[in-house]
Amino acid sequence: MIKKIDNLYAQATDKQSFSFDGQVAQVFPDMIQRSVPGYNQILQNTAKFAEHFVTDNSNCYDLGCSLGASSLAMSSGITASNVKIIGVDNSAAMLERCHHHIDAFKHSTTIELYEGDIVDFPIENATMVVLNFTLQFIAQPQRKALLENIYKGMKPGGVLLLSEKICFDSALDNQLMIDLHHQFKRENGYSELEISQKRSMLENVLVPETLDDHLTRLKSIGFSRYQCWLQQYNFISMYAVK
Ligand code: GEK
Repeated sequence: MIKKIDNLYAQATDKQSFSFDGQVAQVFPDMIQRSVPGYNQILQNTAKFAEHFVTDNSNCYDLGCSLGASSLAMSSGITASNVKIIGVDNSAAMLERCHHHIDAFKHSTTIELYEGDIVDFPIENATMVVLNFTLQFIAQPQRKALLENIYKGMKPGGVLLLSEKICFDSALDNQLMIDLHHQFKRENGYSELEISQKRSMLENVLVPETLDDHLTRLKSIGFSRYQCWLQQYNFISMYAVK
């Protein structure tokens, strides 16, 4: 599959805010790899979490699946039998490409895709749920109910893998991490214009919380164990076990 280069914001644009439309779907693999530190490492480890936690006769969920990278990563790690992976996204453009993407790569687990809102998607019999950089796009007041719905649909011993962009209480730390992230993007070929246009378009669309906000909420929902297992600047991945 040919990977298209993301140059969507290389020229001045009057687009006000970011959305997961057809143009974004077309360049998405390049965009996320050049924009999110740790993305590849998270996918590699998603397979390892799947191997460890997914048991026979259960379901796995990839919520906000985009082109299905996390579904394919889960599939490559699953050793249990009779497992189904369910991918959900509310962008029709993403899902259309996701179908082609999933078909183009070898996978031994059944992957079903649904167009829908993850806020009220039914979760059942789950041993693994992945929210890979998706919760950050959900309106803040809805985040707890979404995580509670996931928790309710998980089997005891199942794992939630939650990756997010975060912010920091200290303004100095916050600025340092933003600067380091922008340096990462520059090193990956993005120009100052691309970085600043993307930043203002994501304002109010991607709303980050602190690590403490995340861990406190996971605890209050009832998860028995939770840890941040990876951090690169202001990008983290956590696991939470029911
Ligand atoms: C990966 N997980 O490559 N319901 C369903 N989908 C949604 C919703 C919603 N309410 N809000 C946003 N999305 C992927 C990467 S991208 C992350 C996830 C990023 C979808 C949205 O359409 C997009 O496809 C995805 O969540 C977020 O492992 O672009 O930074």
